[in-house]
Amino acid sequence: LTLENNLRWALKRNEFRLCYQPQLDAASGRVVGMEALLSWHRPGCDVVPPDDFIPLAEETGLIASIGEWVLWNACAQAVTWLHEGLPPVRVAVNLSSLQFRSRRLAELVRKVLRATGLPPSHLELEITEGVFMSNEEDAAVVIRDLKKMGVRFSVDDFGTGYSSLSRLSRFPLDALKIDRSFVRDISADPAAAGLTAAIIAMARNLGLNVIAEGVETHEQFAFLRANGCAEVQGFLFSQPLNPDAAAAFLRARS
Ligand code: G
Ligand code: G
Ligand code: MN
Ligand code: NA
Repeated sequence: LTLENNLRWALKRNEFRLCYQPQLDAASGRVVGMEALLSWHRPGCDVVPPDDFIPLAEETGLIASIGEWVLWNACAQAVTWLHEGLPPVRVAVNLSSLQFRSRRLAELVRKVLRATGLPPSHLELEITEGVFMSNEEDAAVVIRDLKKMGVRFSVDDFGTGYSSLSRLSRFPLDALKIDRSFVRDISADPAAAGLTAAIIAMARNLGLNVIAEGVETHEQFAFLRANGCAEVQGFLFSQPLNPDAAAAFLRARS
């Protein structure tokens, strides 16, 4: 109950922060995107990672207003970087499937893009397979509305859920993010390596951009590159960075 009450107040008290993890083009090493990652900075406490409060935010419905805050912040940040003359990159925002269930999401995104001036093609919304499992009809409507606006979509944590690529191919998606559990096991587990290579090949045949997440070693990176993975993200390249550090990274690596 205390946690819930504190979470209720966290927005008003301005206790949320976004860090940004670079996504790089595997061939050139250039930054092509920044994934916004949320954390909660409670005074006098350790930083609370999203896994420790997003589920509660979802149960309590607070995810709607928190998600709205994330969207405004990430888009405003991307515009600030553009105005500072930094090279244009996508900003990737994680959406909870709950947020996604509201048909108002398209209106919200339109409002945020208009108010911040961020070109729609610079926004990538990361959704999980859960979005397709429940409420497929509503999801399809919202995705199509947003696609018409020019917003991009990627499927996060791909491979951990139960949806097939054939099912995903019915939606107008742009990218697929290979879950870091596959990437982690590439070197030790031939099955994980085989699956990763197969996912990359199928995704490419469907015209999807492939991003590998959780890349930590040169060996993983080499395997991914050799198998045609276009983009990479992970501790090998960078931790999630505060906005100033992210801007510096962008300046240096683009
Ligand atoms: O940063 P970390 O590894 O702790 O992230 C854990 C999970 O939290 C990831 O699955 C990530 O997608 C999710 N997450 C991070 N930021 C956000 C956010 O702004 N909104 C939502 N809904 N999930 C987020
Ligand atoms: O599910 P999602 O991809 O949104 O989760 C992003 C989370 O993954 C972030 O919390 C981030 O800190 C974490 N992360 C990013 N890169 C790495 C990595 O190379 N290794 C591990 N273990 N976690 C990572
Ligand atoms: Mn993500
Ligand atoms: Na993920």
